[in-house]
Amino acid sequence: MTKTFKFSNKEIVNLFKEVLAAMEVKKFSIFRIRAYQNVIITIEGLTVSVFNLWENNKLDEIPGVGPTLKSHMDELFTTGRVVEFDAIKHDLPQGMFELLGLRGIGAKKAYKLAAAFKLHSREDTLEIIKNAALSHKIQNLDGFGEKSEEQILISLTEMKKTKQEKPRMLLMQAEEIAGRITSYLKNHPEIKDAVVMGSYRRRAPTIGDLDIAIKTTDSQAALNYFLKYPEIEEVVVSGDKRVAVTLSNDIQVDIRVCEDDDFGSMMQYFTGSKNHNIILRTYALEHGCSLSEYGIKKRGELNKFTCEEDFYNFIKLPYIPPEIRHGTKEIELAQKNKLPNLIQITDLKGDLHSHTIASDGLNSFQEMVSEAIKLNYDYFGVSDHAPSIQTKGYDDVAKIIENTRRMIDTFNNSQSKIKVLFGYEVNILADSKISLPDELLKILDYAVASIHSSFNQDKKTLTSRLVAAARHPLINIIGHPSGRLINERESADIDWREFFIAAADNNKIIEINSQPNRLDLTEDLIPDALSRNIRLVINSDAHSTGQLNYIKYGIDAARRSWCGKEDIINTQNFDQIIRILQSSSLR
Ligand code: DGT
Ligand code: CA
Ligand code: CA
Ligand code: ZN
Repeated sequence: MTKTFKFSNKEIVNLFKEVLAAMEVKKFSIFRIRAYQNVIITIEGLTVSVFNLWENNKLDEIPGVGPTLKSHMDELFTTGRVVEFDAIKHDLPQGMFELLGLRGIGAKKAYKLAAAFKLHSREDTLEIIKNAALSHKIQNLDGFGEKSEEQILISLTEMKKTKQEKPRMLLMQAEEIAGRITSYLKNHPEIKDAVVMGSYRRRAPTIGDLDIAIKTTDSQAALNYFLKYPEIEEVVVSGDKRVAVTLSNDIQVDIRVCEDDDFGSMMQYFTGSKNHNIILRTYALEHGCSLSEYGIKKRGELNKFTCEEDFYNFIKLPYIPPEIRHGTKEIELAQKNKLPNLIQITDLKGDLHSHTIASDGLNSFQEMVSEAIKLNYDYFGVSDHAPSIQTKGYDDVAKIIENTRRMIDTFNNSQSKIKVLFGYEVNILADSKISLPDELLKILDYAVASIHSSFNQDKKTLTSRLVAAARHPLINIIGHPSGRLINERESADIDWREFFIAAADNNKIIEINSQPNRLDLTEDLIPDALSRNIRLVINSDAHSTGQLNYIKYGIDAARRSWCGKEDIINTQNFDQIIRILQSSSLR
């Protein structure tokens, strides 16, 4: 076989980002730049390895791959480089490419810094920039200031941190990868079931590795079959009852096999969390029982369990839902029979945050509403980003809002399947003002206020923005309050206590945004908000019909933070929701 150069998706993306930056500095045509941007977005979203697809002659399966990109990948994987890319990059100071990973540093700034400090070698670039920032040599450069100098130092620390951490996959990505593996496994006649355990079953927002339990009477056949799974890159552990592998997308998969009669014990053990299992084991020991993945030993005798519920019942506990197996208070509560009745997706009667083609959504009003009807919702809030007065002018914006109001009223009068609520997602601006004036806000049924800019302000300023929105008489819901984007942007530095007090005092509703990379209000803060009697809404923030289903991730987050049906307002019927919206503003 000829030698190949295996680049991971991440390495390929970085390569494209560098070429893109070089193209931007050199002012290539917007069409070429767009094409490269699209390639980056596509590859970043893939859960299969580009190299693997290429090896199997399946690059065509990636949407939008043309002949040019294909020939670049051929060259990259056979020679380890792309001559055209090197040519585009070669006459620029190479240190600029090292700076691209820094938050807030785009192509132009990276180039300016690299030119000013003569950053010709990539190795010492970060050190030179750090020293330059510490000795305040950056703030005097054209286009930089004291603030950006400070930001560079913060970003340098962040970068060091993220380089040390292996990124965890989003739950949604894990579902895609796990779905492929389990449907492969279930094709085998000797495999009766294959269930994903670990953090995946506990529905954590991010997943480190996949843990799969296989139910079979023929362990050897099942494991041999798994080892033929085409995405496997390397076998890390291989034993009688377990294997661990890494896939070509760098994801680790742990497999355990067991028979029917101890599948329940295995599920309990393999679901974790580790802390839950530790506390459960201590509790069981106090009752003369010793737990393992094989069952429960009592007075020297091993009791096996086909189902998990019997396992818990044997040690005199009710079934504990995986989402709350945190290893905190769940076992104590279970002992007292005081586990909450967690919210379920079927409890939801509507969704109050969605986008259409009127702003940045992909589907029309009609398409979004039809999908909401299919989900059996009683009501559906369409909350596009409000049209901007700055770009469109006041009169046009007022006209758009009046027309939309009329359109939605007409729609509601024309059918009885669903009630559409007219909302907007308005911006909480850097100076705490709301992006739409009061008299226009009044035309809506409700308004969601969110921060979409200036996340790097100091804690006091950021907090005062959320507090201002909480006090605003025409705002009902505060959207994705922390602003975090998992693996991309940390939660904003907010004084949560202060914000929650303002929200509680003003009857505001706080959103649990279900976008898989947001899940915001973050689950660690949900119990605190609830203890202050703040009402929460689980919203999809869907930007397409398919994304309306993302609401299940919001349900997961709510269950993980102990929410019952009564804690979430959109489990209420239409009349009640109207009353709640009314009580949250002076509309
Ligand atoms: P992850 O993969 O980082 O998202 O988190 P988990 O919870 O899936 O952790 P993982 O994959 O290391 O282990 C899966 C489950 O297996 C874990 O939740 C409980 C069980 N487990 C693993 N190691 C131990 C251990 O040392 N003791 C006990 N009691 N259980 C363990
Ligand atoms: Ca795991
Ligand atoms: Ca594992
Ligand atoms: Zn938003």
